[in-house]
Amino acid sequence: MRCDRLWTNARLATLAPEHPGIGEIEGGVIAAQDGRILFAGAAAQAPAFAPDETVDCEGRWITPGLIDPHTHLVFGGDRAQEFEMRLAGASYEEIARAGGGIVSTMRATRAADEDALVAAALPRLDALIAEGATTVEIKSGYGLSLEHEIKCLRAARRLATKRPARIVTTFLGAHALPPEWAGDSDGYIDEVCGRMLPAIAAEGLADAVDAFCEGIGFTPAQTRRVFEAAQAHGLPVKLHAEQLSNQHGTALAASFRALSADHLEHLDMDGVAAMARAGVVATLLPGAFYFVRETRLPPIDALRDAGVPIALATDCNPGTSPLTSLLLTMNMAATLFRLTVDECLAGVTREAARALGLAGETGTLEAGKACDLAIWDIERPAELVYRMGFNPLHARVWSGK
Ligand code: DI6
Ligand code: FE
Repeated sequence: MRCDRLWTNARLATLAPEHPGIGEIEGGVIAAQDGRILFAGAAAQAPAFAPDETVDCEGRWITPGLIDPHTHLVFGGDRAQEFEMRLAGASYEEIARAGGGIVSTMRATRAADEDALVAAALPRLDALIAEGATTVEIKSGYGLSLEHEIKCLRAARRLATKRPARIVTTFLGAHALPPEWAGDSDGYIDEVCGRMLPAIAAEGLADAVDAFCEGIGFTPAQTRRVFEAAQAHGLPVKLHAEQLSNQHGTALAASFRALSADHLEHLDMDGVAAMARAGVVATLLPGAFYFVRETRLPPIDALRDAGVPIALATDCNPGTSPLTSLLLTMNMAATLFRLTVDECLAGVTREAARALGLAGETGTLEAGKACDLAIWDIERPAELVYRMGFNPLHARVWSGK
């Protein structure tokens, strides 16, 4: 059988759902044609391929290309100074209420043009790619006006023309209240739903819609209005939920069949049950947990027992998670949240794809999926989770290239 490329002599972690654990296969091969996987499995079971090109993996491990399903990669400026304030004792919420926080990044983001935002985001994207990421979700949410949210989403889309990666965009207009709407958060939500979302949907700039449901963000009632507007435009929703307090946003998200609910440190058992019933992915963000020195853990055992799929993401953002490493994210998920190695690997591949509604497209090594691979110089998959600050990526393949 003809194929474009054949990777031979590999050990595979297929992450295919029907395989136990991470789907380890010794003596594996992967065949690709037109950017898609034709076959992934044991050489002994493979058809006889006639490849244009053969790559001998010399026993290396191949996992699906990594997926970061929650980032705020496009923003202007940085918040190193706020970090210093926090080190001196100020809390994240105090800084936010004093006009710092998200609004300070909003100012820097509004001041930057689209080219500058692309240029600022590229090194962050490159850091993810250097560790084998092939799909990255990027949210708006630092423009906070029609003009600037559109600019951010266009910048995010443009990143996909600059690098061989799949970029998935999310409109997060309801991230924070911009100063010009001070005292009128309902008015701002009118603007998000009535003007921003329709214009963004018309330009095809967003694949999903998100909101920050929080004491310092938006109420569940306001979040519901954002979700209704998203639904009216045929866009799936997801939510920053129960990060700093329990607002019961997760149950609301579940009632809208959200792709994912993210953070979840303050999630209660009713929220867990609602997620399980609606098939909502729990996207955990251990980088943010670490960086804000949170001590309350997401209810991992309850999520696991209820069969809620668990994804992991960097939450790369300048305020609470200036993190651009999925390898370190896995290490933190294991160390801080006690996820197993298998759960960590599934969290940045199969379950991350599911959190983006891309389970049919990427996230596992299975025939028919995009040929997104990460090839590693490791002896066992646990090394990807165990080491800190070390990158054993040997090669990365996106869409067969
Ligand atoms: N939750 C977070 O952790 C980030 N956004 C959000 O809704 C923080 C964003 C920032 O501080 O800039
Ligand atoms: Fe976030």
